[in-house]
Amino acid sequence: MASLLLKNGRVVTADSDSVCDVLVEGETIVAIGRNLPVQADQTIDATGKIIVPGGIDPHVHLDMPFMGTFSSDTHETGTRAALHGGTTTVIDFVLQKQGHSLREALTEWQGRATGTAVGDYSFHMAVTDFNPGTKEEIQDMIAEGITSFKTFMAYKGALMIDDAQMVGLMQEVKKHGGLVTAHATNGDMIDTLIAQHRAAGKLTPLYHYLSQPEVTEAEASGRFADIANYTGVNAYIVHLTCEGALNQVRRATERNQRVFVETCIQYLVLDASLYEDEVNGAKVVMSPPLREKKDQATLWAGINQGLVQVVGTDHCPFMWEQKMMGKDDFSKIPNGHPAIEHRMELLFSEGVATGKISLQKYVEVTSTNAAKIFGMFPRKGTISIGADADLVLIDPAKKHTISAATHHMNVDYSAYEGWELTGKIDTVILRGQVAVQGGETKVGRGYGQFIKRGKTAF
Ligand code: DUC
Ligand code: ZN
Ligand code: ZN
Ligand code: ZN
Repeated sequence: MASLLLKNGRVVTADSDSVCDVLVEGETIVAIGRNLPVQADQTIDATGKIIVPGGIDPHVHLDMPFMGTFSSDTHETGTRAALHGGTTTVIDFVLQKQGHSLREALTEWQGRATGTAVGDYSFHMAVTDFNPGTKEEIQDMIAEGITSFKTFMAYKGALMIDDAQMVGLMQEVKKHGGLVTAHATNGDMIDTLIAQHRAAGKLTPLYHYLSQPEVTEAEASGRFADIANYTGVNAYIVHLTCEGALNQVRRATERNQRVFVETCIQYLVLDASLYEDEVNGAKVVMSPPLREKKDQATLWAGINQGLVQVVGTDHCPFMWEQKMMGKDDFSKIPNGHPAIEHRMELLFSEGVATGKISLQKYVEVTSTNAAKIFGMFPRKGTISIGADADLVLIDPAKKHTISAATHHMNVDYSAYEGWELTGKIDTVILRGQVAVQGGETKVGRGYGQFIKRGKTAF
């Protein structure tokens, strides 16, 4: 078995921080300690580097049919870009087609990802039509290692389920020990506001933002938490963006309920003023929309308070040409923005380097918490003996600039064009293989494996 020795790095996990060596044999970490008295087939001098567990992004949409088109990163290009940014595992969303089975959707997504993904991946199952047939399939999905079920409380007619389906799904998932997640926004209210804006000829990207005010998210987040509390299911809100929604989660804690919360990197570092640009505003048309400075402050505080456990991306890239499908009508702009490659570096630069969060909090929210919530810990999400050797070396002081000209995502713009960041991903190791080094990809199409997940252990 090939061995790999990382010498003298600052190894940081959610509960430890020390300068030491890490020895890998095959795909697995076999020893951690100061000055390990061993030789290996390959040695990397990690002096001056920070070593963190491989990033886990539990919210990505690769090759996804949506709003009349497909997101532009495939499982190959998306996971490769993720690796360049230190994310070694992603969880992608399988979307059930209304009127069809979960199994059909899973087979379709497996067809796209198997043998093509470069980095490791898993799936959530998005249940868009909960009925007696779907109900029977829940335990089959859990047996496949798909233990989290996504719901959309918006996008009526395509993805949205109503509260009756929500109750039934939660009861069934609870019975089998899984987790229910939600895109928690009030779809009916949003659709009404979109129709009102369009009828009034208000068609610029700003009206995307004004069609999804904070209350639409706060209301649905509270409703989701309430139904979850009644059913007792493990619950997780995806891409939470604002103070009103986080206050609903805080309220849930007052009755001793725990609702897991994910925010996404863009909600921490970008704000709604970008929608005032009538052309470039389309680049940040996503749902929920970017919010206000006060919401950014709430989210950073929420991370430090432990109310927000995960920072993902909701990576859902579209080429500029695709975005321009909505140049005359904001409601036709495909929703989503590219971030899979830059989550770890943006959060390091804007969070750790600025002192907003500690290095250990950084590890928790980029990797460890997602591994625990989504049933992959301790195989993924930490640096410990027996864990997968998914390791990221960060050069903490190195400056670099984000640009669409140099990124690896299959999209022709960046919402962060020209941003100078502090701290660069230097080397990425996935299951014992050097996957990225010196800006080059060292593993090929098909190296990524499907990760069968277990139950929430947080
Ligand atoms: N929001 C987005 O912006 N894109 C994909 C789906 C979603 O909920
Ligand atoms: Zn069918
Ligand atoms: Zn969503
Ligand atoms: Zn999403």
